[in-house]
Amino acid sequence: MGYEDEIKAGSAKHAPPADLVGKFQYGTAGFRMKAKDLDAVVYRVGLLAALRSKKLNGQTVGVMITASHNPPEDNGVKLVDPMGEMLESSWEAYATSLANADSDQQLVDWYNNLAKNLRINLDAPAKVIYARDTRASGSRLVGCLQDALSATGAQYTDFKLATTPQLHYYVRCTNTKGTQDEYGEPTEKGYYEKLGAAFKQAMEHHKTSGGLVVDCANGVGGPKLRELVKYLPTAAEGGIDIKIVNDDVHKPDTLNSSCGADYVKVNQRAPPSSKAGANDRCCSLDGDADRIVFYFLDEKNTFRLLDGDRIATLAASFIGDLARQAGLGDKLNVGVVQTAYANGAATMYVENNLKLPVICTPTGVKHLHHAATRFDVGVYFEANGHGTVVFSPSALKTIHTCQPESPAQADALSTLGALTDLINQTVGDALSDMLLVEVILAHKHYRCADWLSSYTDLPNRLLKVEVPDRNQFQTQEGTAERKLAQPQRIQDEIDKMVAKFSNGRSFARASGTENAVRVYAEANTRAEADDLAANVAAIVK
Ligand code: NG1
Ligand code: ZN
Repeated sequence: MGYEDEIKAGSAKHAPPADLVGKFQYGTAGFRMKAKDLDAVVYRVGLLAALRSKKLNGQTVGVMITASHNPPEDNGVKLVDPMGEMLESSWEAYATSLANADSDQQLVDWYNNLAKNLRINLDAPAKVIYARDTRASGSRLVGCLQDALSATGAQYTDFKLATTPQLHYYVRCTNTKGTQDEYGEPTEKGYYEKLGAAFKQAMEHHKTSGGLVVDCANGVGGPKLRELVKYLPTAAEGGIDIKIVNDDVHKPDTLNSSCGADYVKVNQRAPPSSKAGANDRCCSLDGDADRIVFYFLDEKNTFRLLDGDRIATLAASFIGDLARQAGLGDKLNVGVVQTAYANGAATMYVENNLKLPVICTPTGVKHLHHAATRFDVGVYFEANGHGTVVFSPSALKTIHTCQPESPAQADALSTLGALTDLINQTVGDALSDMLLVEVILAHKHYRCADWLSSYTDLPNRLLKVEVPDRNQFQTQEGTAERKLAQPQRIQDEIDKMVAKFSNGRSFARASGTENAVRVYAEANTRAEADDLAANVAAIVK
């Protein structure tokens, strides 16, 4: 059978639900929906992965099957480019068009058209690697993907269960192996070894204090953290005393249910199952372990959240200090990248106290990541805890070739060097970020309360509003999604509402991952923030 017949045969096996054709959309994090509706989409993403790899001369492309923090019955699929970054944005539209082909023949036609328009040699080799989170639908969807890869003659490797950032790491390692940019061993063991060695180096002469409770959202982060721990120094050796909770991956329904980073961030409370006492340091991962938020109960038993904004400010201040201590203060420009969901107090703290530049981008890590590469050291986090730090090639060179002039400079340089390995530079990684925070808290002799005291968050509320058609909500260019261009009437009403609140800020935008509009509001008091959010939600509805 020729490839066209192979593609058609596979497509016939994985037909899309007729009522959804025309509606599939490669969004903020690829395709996401009820898992039962996803077979055809995954099959077609497999075709595109093969095309992408062929276009890039056989470099390895990644496919991750996950729906992250969404409910267990959902699933999703996204592509990873060769350096471990998100799919190049012009290709998102190709993914959308393949997903919406309304017959097997049309799918082949569009596949051929893409090859022709993008000058792709269909005889070129293709290499694809993939992994999935713990969702029950994952293995079935992997089958759909494999059918596409076989039909296109792509070589493929199944990394089975992995966190999303592990897959990004595998992709980059595979493509850089044997080059001067070698990123690490493209194996699970290689990932743990790299983080373990970097953590040990960064913690030289330092000790963590108190334990850390890690809520794994009953997702893939649980078993992977258990493995990682084997590569870290024990608590007695100065490592972290880690207590893992919510790591049941055998009851699929428990995934992200009343636990995990999204639950904690959105509800601004600890998981109801939490047994943590006052000042216990806690953190929560999401279902695919690319997000993390920290929190604790203060002396008055009040819940205190340390979210992505807090991790960003902590990391930016620490790295800025280290650069100065290493004598590189004027050689490394450090900057912070946020989205419109960042707390206004965090933005002010970075600009006014840390005196570092801040860039605000649209939602979705691909935008933040891209903006962060404009700095020597770009710290980017979404408020929900998804983020990382990227070091430019010249920053890496500066750090690795600098000759220290004192023991203090040597220490700072060694820690900086360790951070470049500890931090997953491909994408936000909850496990790597967790270690980063622990290193910083140990160096600064900080408890969570000290970390929290650097600034006071403005009370805020994030709401989700179900709407018949989220696509009616279009944001204005250049406003980093803070204003709607359409429907204009709604934006006008939001503006009028916000003006009634002192220090009020609120915006609405269509989610890229769910059929809903998100409303964010900030104001002087908790009651006002809730009130403003509820009023804006009513306008949107
Ligand atoms: P959408 O659904 O587009 O708001 C959500 C998060 C993003 C990002 C993606 C991918 C918020 C407000 N939005 O996107 O930050 O993490 O999911 O997981 O948290
Ligand atoms: Zn996630």
